[in-house]
Amino acid sequence: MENRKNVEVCFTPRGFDLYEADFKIVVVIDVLRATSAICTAIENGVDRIIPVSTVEEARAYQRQGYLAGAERNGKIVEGFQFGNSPFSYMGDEIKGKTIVLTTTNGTKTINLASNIPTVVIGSLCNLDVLCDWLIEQNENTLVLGSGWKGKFNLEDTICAGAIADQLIDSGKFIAEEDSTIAAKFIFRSSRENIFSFLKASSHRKRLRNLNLNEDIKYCLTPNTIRSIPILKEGEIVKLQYESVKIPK
Ligand code: 3SL
Repeated sequence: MENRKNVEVCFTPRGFDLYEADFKIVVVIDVLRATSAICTAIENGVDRIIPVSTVEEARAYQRQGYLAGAERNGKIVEGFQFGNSPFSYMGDEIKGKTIVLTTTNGTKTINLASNIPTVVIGSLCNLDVLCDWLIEQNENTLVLGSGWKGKFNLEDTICAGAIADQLIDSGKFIAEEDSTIAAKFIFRSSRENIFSFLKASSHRKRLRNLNLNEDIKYCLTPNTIRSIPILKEGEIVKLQYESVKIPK
């Protein structure tokens, strides 16, 4: 098929400058847990999320009266209402609110990508709706993992591989980079049981040591959410889209 678009995977924000020029859409992934928490918040009626890169910026917003979440190394930063647990973003008290959020990797990655025309937020939680929407857009698409402090991680790679797999399967996309092929293989090896595949992974261990097993299970369960969060002028809001199921 002619005129097929590219879908590629960039494992960590450190590689982003090698890819960014060629893509109209970037999907930012931080499966454990930032982008899963953001998808959950938007699904549960949060009006907007302002992603900031530093705790100081989040504190400055807090002083102006904003609700604010801050996470570093998996823990809530002292003095903040929320951390990064998706379960904090499900209650009535957050409906219609604006929340400022800073996390160790995820919010920095979102801000890094902010010069790209379209930045959407992906996770396993909104996997299929996001893929259907991306196929419909038919643009060169980069899936950008947040990694951990610049290093590769498995859970973002699995999710990125799952997205690449669906887009390539549609017949409208091709992948040329080895990173994308590797992500697809890792996804295919893990898909029967992502939770156990990740047993030895660094961030699953880190979160388990903080007693966050329920968060891990939630974040690794595909297709619980129908919202697609999108970055608009520095704020993450719910994308309004027609729910079209793309024939596969
Ligand atoms: O790195 C991040 O942005 C976070 O998702 C890390 S954590 O899962 O909250 O530890």
